[in-house]
This record gives sequence, structure tokens and C-alpha cells, in this order.
Amino acid sequence: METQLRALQQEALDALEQAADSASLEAFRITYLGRKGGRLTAILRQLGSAAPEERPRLGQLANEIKADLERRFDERKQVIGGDTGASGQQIDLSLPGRYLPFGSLHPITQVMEEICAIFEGLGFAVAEGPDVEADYYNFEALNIPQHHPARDMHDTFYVTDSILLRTHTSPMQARIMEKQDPPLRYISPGKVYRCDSDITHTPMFHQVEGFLVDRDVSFADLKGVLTSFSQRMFSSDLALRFRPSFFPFTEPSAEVDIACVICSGKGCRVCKQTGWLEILGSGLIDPAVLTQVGYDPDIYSGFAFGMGVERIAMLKYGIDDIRLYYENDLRFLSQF
Ligand code: 2NM
Repeated sequence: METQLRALQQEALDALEQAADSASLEAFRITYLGRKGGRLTAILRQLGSAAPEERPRLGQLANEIKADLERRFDERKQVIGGDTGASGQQIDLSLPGRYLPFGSLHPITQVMEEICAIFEGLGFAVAEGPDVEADYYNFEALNIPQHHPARDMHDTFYVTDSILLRTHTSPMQARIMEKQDPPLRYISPGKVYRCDSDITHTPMFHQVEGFLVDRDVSFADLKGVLTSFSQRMFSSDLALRFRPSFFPFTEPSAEVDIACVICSGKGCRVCKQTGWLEILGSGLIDPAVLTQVGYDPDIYSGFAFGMGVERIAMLKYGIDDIRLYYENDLRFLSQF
């Protein structure tokens, strides 16, 4: 039996030498090392018929040969490369997997969602409207009639005489007020379009506009809501100031400045030494707008506001060029 084992060992070593690809290597494994019907297993089965005093020595020898063949088999497998893929290419299944990079939401989408989440927390509902709008909702319903000078400020892309790409998201608010009665609290996020392009303007950008209409709404309500929003967006002890301004759809109107996020109000290049940064426009909804949508301005009043998402995101993340948002450079985008 020992002779048999030694002969099998030699034969197996020769066969292993010959195995040149993973198929013949697998054939070798089945022939010599296979648990069922393998040649080494077959010899071991005969161990019972050997003389009892010989059995331990023969058993040990058989195990040594088996371990030796298995080790050499593994070595050979490493050299040959082992498994092959569908194309017949050799693949090493023991290598760690390659991770596919995960995508992430665009910084503008992230900031827009954050703005919406804050207003939802303050009781506002979210309503999105069409990018291609009727002139009526974009201008007429918001107290900007034909030939009104404010139309020039908007650099509108016209589709036809009466259809355009919305220049702000407030047309959605006119649509809501036209269909529903107060009390109402809504914000409208989305893309807006203006024929304007330079370091601080892109022809498409994002806005979140909002409004609230109820009985007895005052400027104090506007200040409370916009202060809560700004402090949640930037920092809880943030200083704000409300500066008189003009919008055709609000009266009175105010722009909201926050203490410069870079220098905390001391004065720097970003705030042009003023210590303040403008973040949104707002005001009490003009009675002419309320009348236009069918509300009685003697019963109802409201406030409205609007902000540019790109600008808020620039201030929040210290981004100094609006064009970075739309170059799709992964070195920029993957930082968010
Ligand atoms: C702004 C500034 C001030 C505004 C007005 C309305 C509506 F439809 F309710 F009248 N929505 N948004 C508004 C007011 C927007 O953006 C700078």
C-alpha cells in the first residue's frame, strides 16, 4: 500500500506539472483529490484491510501526501490564474470588488430642499408650477401690465406673444390664489429664466418664492417668518436687517440682509465692506394683486418673499463664481 501511495504521489505531481489551464487543473483536482471517486480517497478506503500495526503510519503518510498535493495544487492555481469569466478571460475571484462611485444630489438641489424643509417646518405647503408660463400669470396677475417698466428688468425669453419662460416662480402663487381661498401658506421652488449671462448671472437659475394670506397679516408676521428662516438656514444668532425696497407686487417692500457670513459684519471683500449680504426680497402683497385674484383687500392681507437659490448656496458654502454650478466638473460637485 505504501508503494501504491508513493506511485500515486509521483503520478499526481507529473499530472500537475502538465496542467496548463484552469480546466485541466480542475480535472486534476477531481481525479486525484476528489472526495468522491478521487484516487487518493480510493487508496485510503483500503486502509481497513492493512495490518492493524501499519494503519497509523500509512494513514499519516496518506494525509501528508494529500496535504502536499493540495498545497501544490493551490500554488499552481495561483500561477495559472484560476477562474475564467464569460469571455474566457482569467479572473481572480479572491480580489476585493471595485466600488462604483455613488452620485449625489447637485448642491442647488440640496440647498433648495433644505429651504423647502425649513418652510414646511413653519407650516408652508410646496407647489411647483410650469416653466413655460402664460404672460398673464408671470406679469399681468402680479401687477406688472404691458409696457410697465418692471418688464424690462426681467429680460424675458418669449415663446410667443403671450407665452414665455417664467422669470420668477411667483406665477404659481397667482394660480393658487386664483383657485383657493385664504388662509394660505405656500412656497414655490423651481427653475426660472432670464436673458442675462455674466459672472453673477446665468440664463437659468433657481428660486424659492413664498406667500401667506390670511386675515390681519402684518409686516411683523413677515419679519418673524423670515427671521426664523434665515436663522435656521445660516446660524441661530444671525443678525438681520430689513431695508426698504420696491417690487411691483408688494407694498411696502423690503430686502433682507444678513450679517456677512464671512466677516460677521466687520466688513470684507465679500460684503464690499458693508458688513451685510442681501439674501431675499419681500413685502406685503399689493392690494392690486389681491384684487386681481378675487380677494377683498379690506378683509385679507398677506406677505410674500423670493430668493435666489444659487446665491443662498454661494453664501452658505463660500462659492465665489455662479458658473461653477453648471460646468459639471466633478472636482466641484463631489465636494457636496
Ligand atoms: C419677491 C419679492 C417680493 C412675491 C410676491 C408673490 C405673490 F405672488 F404672492 F404676489 N410671490 N412672490 C415676491 C415678493 C417675490 O422676490 C424677490
